[in-house]
Amino acid sequence: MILHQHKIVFAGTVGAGKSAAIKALSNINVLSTEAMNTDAASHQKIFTTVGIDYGELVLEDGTKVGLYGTPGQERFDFIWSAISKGAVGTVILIDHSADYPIENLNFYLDYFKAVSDNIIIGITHLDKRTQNTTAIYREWESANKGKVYPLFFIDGRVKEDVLLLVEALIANAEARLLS
Ligand SMILES: Nc1nc2c(ncn2[C@@H]2O[C@H](COP(=O)(O)OP(=O)(O)OP(=O)(O)O)[C@@H](O)[C@H]2O)c(=O)[nH]1
Ligand SMILES: [Mg+2]
Repeated sequence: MILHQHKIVFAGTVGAGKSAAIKALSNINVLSTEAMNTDAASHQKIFTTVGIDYGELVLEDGTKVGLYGTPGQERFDFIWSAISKGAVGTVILIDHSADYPIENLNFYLDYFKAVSDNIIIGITHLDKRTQNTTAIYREWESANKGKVYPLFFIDGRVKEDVLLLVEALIANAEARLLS
């Protein structure tokens, strides 16, 4: 690895698995800012992030990666841009089982492409029953030719899945550095 300092931001919908992904990856106890969720309209989950999650991942070659989790709730969007400063990339996680995953994807992508030039998308909660099939993402890609980002289907709780996204982001940042 050429870059020795990495900061990676996890963004995306409420309940998509940002905090879970950081917990799955981190080699240290995650510093989390979860509180009781009072916004049942947006998600039925018990806890939601209200500040910043922080974890650290040490890659096989010793490279340290700082993992920064954002709150999904839009009322905390002032944290999104602040946290993105100096980051090498952004993982956007989208809960496929929500009612409007494509609208959510467009919303978070629109916001984060203004503050990050290295973005990767992870679609989560595919194991849940929903009226949408994964074909909606192929259709979305076809409709947005020329301005799509790498998109993976993952489980936010599974270390190997989220590690793939982090490694892809770092590889992309390094490729740019060398080109
Ligand atoms: N079934 C399923 N559960 C998942 C998946 N990814 C994450 N989860 C679970 O979904 C729940 C919500 O995940 P969180 O990590 O709290 O979500 P978050 O993105 O941090 O949400 P906010 O902090 O509220 O914005 C947790 O219980 C996770 O373990 C997945 O792919 N499938
Ligand atoms: Mg969270």
